[in-house]
Amino acid sequence: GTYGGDANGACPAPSTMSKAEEAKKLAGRAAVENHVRNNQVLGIGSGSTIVHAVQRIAERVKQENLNLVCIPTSFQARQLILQYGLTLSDLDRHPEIDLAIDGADEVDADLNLIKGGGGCLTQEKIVAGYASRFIVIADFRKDSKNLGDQWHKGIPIEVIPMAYVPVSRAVTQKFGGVIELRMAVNKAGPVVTDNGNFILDWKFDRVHKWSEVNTAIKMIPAPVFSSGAPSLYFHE
Ligand code: ABF
Repeated sequence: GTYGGDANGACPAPSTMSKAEEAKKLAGRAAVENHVRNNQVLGIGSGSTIVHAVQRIAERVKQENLNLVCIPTSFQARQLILQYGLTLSDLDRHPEIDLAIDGADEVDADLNLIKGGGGCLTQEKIVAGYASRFIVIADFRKDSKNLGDQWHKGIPIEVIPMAYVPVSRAVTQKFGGVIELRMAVNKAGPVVTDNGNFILDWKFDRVHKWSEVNTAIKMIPAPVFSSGAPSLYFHE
């Protein structure tokens, strides 16, 4: 992932960073240890935690001669799969995924999630949606009492570029808060996703009933997504 650090995007102190990195590594490797089996089709998430999982997958493929196929959730994931010499595929050839593994931005006690801080939310949700099992790897920093508590960047919404203004208005008129168009680090223009869309970061001033928010966002014409607000996940 290209982000991390505190809510303002500043780098954390080195000790926090190494503790966090260690936790990511433990979580990523444990997920692979406990859930990856031979002959699986795997969904490979995005971000920095998934890197540790992919490293462990590559080790196990070599050591145990596993036959695995990997479906990426982003350009970053695709590069990771190639870099580690894993077998790259897609939903055309493998429309059914056995196990998807991905990171998250926030996880509440009921295992509901906010994802998408890294901007790969739509493909992540598509891949997770076609997986029989979905394993989320999250370290202690992702623990959230109320969704929105931890992730001060808000809830990401991927939107078709021509509609970012009316979508922003529709969300804030219904639920309050403010929406920012996510800008590139050099501020030269908006972040453009792997799908050619923009990202809106919705910051809200109160805790909502997220299942209602999810349904409402789905009904607004133009957020990219026909099957749910891509950054919100509900545990069933
Ligand atoms: C993706 O990467 C996300 O949906 C989430 O936004 C992010 C987590 O990144 P990291 O592992 O770097 O915290 O999985």
